[in-house]
Amino acid sequence: MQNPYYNEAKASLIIRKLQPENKEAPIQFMEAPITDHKLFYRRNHFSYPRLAQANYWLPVNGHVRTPKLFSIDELRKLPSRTIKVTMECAGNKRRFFEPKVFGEQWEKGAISQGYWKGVSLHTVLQQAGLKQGAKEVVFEGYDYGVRTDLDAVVSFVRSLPLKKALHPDTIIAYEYNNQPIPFRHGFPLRLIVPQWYAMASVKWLKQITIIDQEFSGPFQTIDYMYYPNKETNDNAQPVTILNVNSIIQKPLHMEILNTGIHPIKGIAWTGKGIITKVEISTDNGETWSEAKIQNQTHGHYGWVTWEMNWKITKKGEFTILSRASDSHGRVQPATPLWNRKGYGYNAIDKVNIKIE
Ligand SMILES: Nc1nc2c(c(=O)[nH]1)N[C@H]1C(S)=C(S)[C@@H](COP(=O)(O)O)O[C@H]1N2
Ligand SMILES: [Mo]
Repeated sequence: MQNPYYNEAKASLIIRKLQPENKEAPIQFMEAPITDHKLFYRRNHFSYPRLAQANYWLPVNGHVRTPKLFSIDELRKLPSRTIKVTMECAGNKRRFFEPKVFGEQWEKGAISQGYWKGVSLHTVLQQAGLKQGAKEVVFEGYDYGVRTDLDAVVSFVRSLPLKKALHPDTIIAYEYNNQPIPFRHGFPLRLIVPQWYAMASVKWLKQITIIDQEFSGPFQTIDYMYYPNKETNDNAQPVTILNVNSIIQKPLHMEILNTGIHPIKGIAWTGKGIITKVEISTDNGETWSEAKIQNQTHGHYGWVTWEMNWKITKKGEFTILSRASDSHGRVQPATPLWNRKGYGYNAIDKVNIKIE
């Protein structure tokens, strides 16, 4: 009889905070190119909103010729797009900054990917008709709560500049992997902004407003800014496009292996162009060789997987590194750009192992 405990273990989310719910994906154990929604990381600023689909309308208003209310059915009837997107939290890997920074101590799993289906925001905005002077599009979510720094109740609101808002792949999504969007990930409607850090992809859309100036809400002017100085806000820059990045999924950090042939494998992604190269070092950066990239991202915004076979006959301790490059000449740096809120960590990935 087969051992009943055989293969019982399953991957599960890793808890960073229970309330609001912040959990990361078990990214080292994810072989599938598409993240099942049960293993999709969860990042929330507030408690989950209460909303009933029964009377759900999406208002599009502000600096438009005809303010509109869209039902979900109406949106579903408009031409649709399905896009594969890597979603990464701007705070992914925050844990690895030195000196340490405050905030959720994400390791490597605040990232997931899958297929989002929806209607181009462009199409929806066209129906309302932008007025001359329209500058940004503001997206409000149904969730809200207290911000300790402002001592005020606010909702999660973010804007996009018109150019990004009008890109045909910026969509109002209603499905994830061919199913209605799971509630935790923004049901019934969620903005999806490919190539930007995921704070831009506002969940539980409540309203879309076109404005003729720059938006200045706290999730845009206080948070999600790179502050290079510890003490001042000098030289602050908004967080937008994903940095070029990679992780090693195998072997695991501090794993003990035998001599022989071992696969070294992982994923790599970027918010600009495509991944052109992933280099691996097994001697802490003295020598590098190219891993084989398995599914190139032409035509979608997903990550690539990469792999290399490593033949090792020597015993001892080894530091394995991965370094990705993209088609815009960006390369993962040896040291990350430190910033006070800990966004955009993308230093060369590293695991230590022992051969015995
Ligand atoms: N309404 C709303 N949208 C939101 C957020 C939020 O707290 N509320 N968090 C943002 C951030 S910072 C991230 S990383 C992603 C997380 O999406 P997920 O929980 O589906 O993984 O949603 C973004 N959209
Ligand atoms: Mo995030």
